[in-house]
Amino acid sequence: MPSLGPLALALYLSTSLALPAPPQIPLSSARSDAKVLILGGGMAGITAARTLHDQGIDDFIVVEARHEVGGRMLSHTFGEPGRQYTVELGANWVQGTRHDDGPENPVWTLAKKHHLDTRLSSYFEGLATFDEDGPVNYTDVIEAASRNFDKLIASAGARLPKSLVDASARTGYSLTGSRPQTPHEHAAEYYHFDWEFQSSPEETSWLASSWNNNSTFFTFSEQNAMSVDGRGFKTILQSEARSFLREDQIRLNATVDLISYSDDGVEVRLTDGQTLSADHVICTFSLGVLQHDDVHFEPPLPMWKREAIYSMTMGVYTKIFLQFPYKFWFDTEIALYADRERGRYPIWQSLDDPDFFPGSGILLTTVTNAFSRRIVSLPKDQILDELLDVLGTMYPNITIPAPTDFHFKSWDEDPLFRGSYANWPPSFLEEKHANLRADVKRRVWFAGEAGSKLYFGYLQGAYFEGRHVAMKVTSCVQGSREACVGFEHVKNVKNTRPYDIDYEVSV
Ligand SMILES: Cc1cc2nc3c(=O)[nH]c(=O)nc-3n(C[C@H](O)[C@H](O)[C@H](O)COP(=O)(O)OP(=O)(O)OC[C@H]3O[C@@H](n4cnc5c(N)ncnc54)[C@H](O)[C@@H]3O)c2cc1C
Ligand SMILES: *[C@@H]1O[C@H](CO)[C@@H](O)[C@H](O)[C@H]1NC(C)=O
Ligand SMILES: *[C@@H]1O[C@H](CO)[C@@H](O)[C@H](O)[C@H]1NC(C)=O
Ligand SMILES: *[C@@H]1O[C@H](CO)[C@@H](O)[C@H](O)[C@H]1NC(C)=O
Ligand SMILES: *[C@@H]1O[C@H](CO)[C@@H](O)[C@H](O)[C@H]1NC(C)=O
Ligand SMILES: CC(=O)N[C@H]1CO[C@H](CO)[C@@H](O)[C@@H]1O
Repeated sequence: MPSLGPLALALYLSTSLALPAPPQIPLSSARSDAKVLILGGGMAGITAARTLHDQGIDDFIVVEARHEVGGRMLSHTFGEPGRQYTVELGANWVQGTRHDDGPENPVWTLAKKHHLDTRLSSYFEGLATFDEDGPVNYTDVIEAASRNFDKLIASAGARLPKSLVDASARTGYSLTGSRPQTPHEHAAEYYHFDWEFQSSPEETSWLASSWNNNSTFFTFSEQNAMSVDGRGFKTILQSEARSFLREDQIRLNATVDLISYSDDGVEVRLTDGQTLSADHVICTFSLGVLQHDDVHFEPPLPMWKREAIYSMTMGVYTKIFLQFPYKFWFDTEIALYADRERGRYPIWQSLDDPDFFPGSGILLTTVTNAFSRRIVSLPKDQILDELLDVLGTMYPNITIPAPTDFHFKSWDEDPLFRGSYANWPPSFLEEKHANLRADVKRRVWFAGEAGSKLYFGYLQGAYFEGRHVAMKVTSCVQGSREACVGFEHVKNVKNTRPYDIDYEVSV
């Protein structure tokens, strides 16, 4: 329970109990700082700002807690003195670029516009493979897992036109004949599934994982362009912001802790006590932030909204960077390590690659969800011991040199993110997702990666949402009251058929 004043508390209780609509809260100040406040300076926020600007609306302020724009595009200078490189703790790839005659991923358009230095990754080709006995060739198992993934996607596609209900991707895999048992099979499945969705097939929707993969990789191409730019991947947002934002249109180092709204407008309070008021607010905070108590709403968000927020899931994807004095490992881009425990340091990426950072001595391993949450609770030394232990297992005859640097970011623990990106859980209904995306009273609007039905999780999802919501807000700012149309929401999401429970004992 957040610390709320008596009025807010009364409102909180009344909305929780679904009593009649609470009285309007008068905004404390008649003065308005802007027509629109855009909360968050990530891909969604900067795209929303750009869209308003292009529509002729410049009376807005972007409010960002960090000292810079970029959000989950977050770079880090890594390595010992004299051997430092810009690595990406968050987003690193433009996923899906463009087919010859197809539509272009808008993130790729931005990357080209700002001359981002990228390299094409080929992580599904040529893979070094290991298990607890060291190097072992199970390429055939990985190829089988790739076919199994294709079957999963195709089977989901076959269910959609028949309106068959969703289940977990695990159900889909099992029904299509893929039932991994060995460490090799688990690692190969993880590589195709968890590494992208950061969640296991049990935790993920069968249908949505399929349409999500199709949207990005069929619509925009199978290419993954990795940023190796010394300015950081974030440079595409920072350069874009510089090209149209005036200094007085952005407030950095400004953390929001309360959003008050009524039919008449919104007021946003910062942690330093300052307030900003406006007609509209576009909130682009991550789903994880909305799920925690870092930012409060007054009155509390309606039940249909809160239910949606708590129903979609926020995953964790932790990239752990190690630097060694020299490269002692595989020459492929990626290695797969199959441990008896599924998800225990399975993916290893070499950044010391002629295409990326040759001579850098940098190796990167990724862990996700449950395993990720486990390790970030451990002392750093213990994590490092585990990593060196796995490398020792992969290379039994090599003395692993002491690392010269070691770093990871715990996205889950950061109050500005509370996880990495959203995931669609099994049987999460379309109506609830629409509610997640919907505005409240045409005053509080929501944009961000999680609201994108097709592209959730990806930068392009954040881009499309920022753009779409800003267009809606434009109609509200510029048009008549009738032109201001919000998003549809469903107040009570119902079963097509009621639960038929018969408690009588029948013999
Ligand atoms: C580890 C990792 C790897 C990823 N890899 C890829 C990839 O390779 N390719 C890809 O396409 N996508 C990737 N993604 C996903 C991608 O980064 C996101 O989809 C996208 O950046 C989300 O943008 P957004 O604007 O919706 O949210 P954000 O980037 O989270 O923007 C929200 C902003 O709000 C700010 N904020 C939060 N709370 C407050 C507050 N209280 N007050 C003020 N400001 C606040 C935050 O600082 C942030 O800047 C990855 C994400 C992670 C974490
Ligand atoms: C934000 O804070 C950082 C220090 O945390 C400071 O270096 C920077 O100048 C501040 N930026 C603005 C715009 O206030
Ligand atoms: C692994 O085995 C496959 C055949 O299953 C073979 O084509 C491939 O070259 C082998 N890879 C290595 C690195 O030996
Ligand atoms: C994804 O695309 C494949 C190939 O075109 C198709 O077979 C499948 O039905 C699609 N899946 C979904 C969920 O649309
Ligand atoms: C390690 O050395 C032993 C003994 O010389 C040898 O049998 C084994 O094949 C080597 N393993 C690897 C992975 O090179
Ligand atoms: C993560 C993943 O496996 N993505 C796949 C989505 O589908 C396309 C087309 O089948 C594949 O090429 C991608 O690798």
